[in-house]
Amino acid sequence: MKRNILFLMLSAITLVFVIFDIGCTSQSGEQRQQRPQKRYLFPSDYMADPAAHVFNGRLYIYPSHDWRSGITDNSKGDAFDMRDYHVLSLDDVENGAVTDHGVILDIKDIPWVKRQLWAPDVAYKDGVYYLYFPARDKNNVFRIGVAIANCPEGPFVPQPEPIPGSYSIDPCVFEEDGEYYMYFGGIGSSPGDSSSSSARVVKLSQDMLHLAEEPREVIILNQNGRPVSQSDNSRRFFEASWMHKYNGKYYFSYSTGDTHRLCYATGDNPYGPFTYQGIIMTPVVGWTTHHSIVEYNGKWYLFHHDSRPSGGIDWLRSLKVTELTYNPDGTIKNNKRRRCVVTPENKS
Ligand code: FUB
Repeated sequence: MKRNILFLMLSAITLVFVIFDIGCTSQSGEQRQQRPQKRYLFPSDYMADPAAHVFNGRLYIYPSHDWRSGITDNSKGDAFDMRDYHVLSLDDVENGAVTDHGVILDIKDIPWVKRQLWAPDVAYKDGVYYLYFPARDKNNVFRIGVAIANCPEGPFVPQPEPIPGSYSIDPCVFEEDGEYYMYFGGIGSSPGDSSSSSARVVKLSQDMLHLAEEPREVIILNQNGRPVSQSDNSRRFFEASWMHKYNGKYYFSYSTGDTHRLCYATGDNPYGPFTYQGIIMTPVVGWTTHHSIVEYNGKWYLFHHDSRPSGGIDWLRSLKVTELTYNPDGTIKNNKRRRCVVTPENKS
């Protein structure tokens, strides 16, 4: 009986933390008010890497779908062993109900894929929706594939082979004036490479199924005009490319990897170079951080994930959203988070 009461009390405390997203360290009511409102979008399942887009006036989110595969952590990311994609949609980001449209693509239907359906993105062109996704092929090499649908809810039909010449992870497709640019990179940023290096950008062909040119390096410069080096791990690109445009400027944002920041750099055209500007979000609970930025109904939003609801398990992540605001000079206001200490006991 005593054990039941203790269990109920602990469950109630956990619920309060999850619902109100209370920080790990105490803070005054005033400090809490200054923080932007955050919302867990889909508490009933683990999803991550949200790519948000507005199609037909509605907001769609294409996330990775985390699950307990039984593979535990290692330095190669094998625990991130995702097997399908869902799409979620909503029409009121701050309070609206989130609809899960179910599975839109399953690993068993993709002939070239061996494992690990990682962070996807979707683009629209001439009545067709294209889902771009990274996965390991039968030789264990990350490639980028495409699947096609005639509505944003899918289902998406995969091409039988990955995009010829594609490599690495985390595609993000940005459209401007009828041209589509794919940003990507992270593990395998060069063909055959197992470490992370700079991001890449490449224009897609008119049929959206091929690379129209050789991928170029995305160069991030410091304020002195010199490239940010890969050893500068608090500012360098690691993974999770995203591109958006605001007031005529191109904002390239990304994760710094082992320093767990979302940072951004701005430029004058989609190819860059981009000049480092600062941090969008400080570390969240969980190793990875991955996001998208989109304008909807006159407000800008940052979609991202953290591992707080799973108790800090890196590969069981939950989707979140918060408003993103700019300073008058176009710089992004930092969404400050404190990194929770995750003890070995609450990691499984
Ligand atoms: O979800 C698997 C991988 O973790 C993504 O591709 C990375 O960006 C990181 O979020």
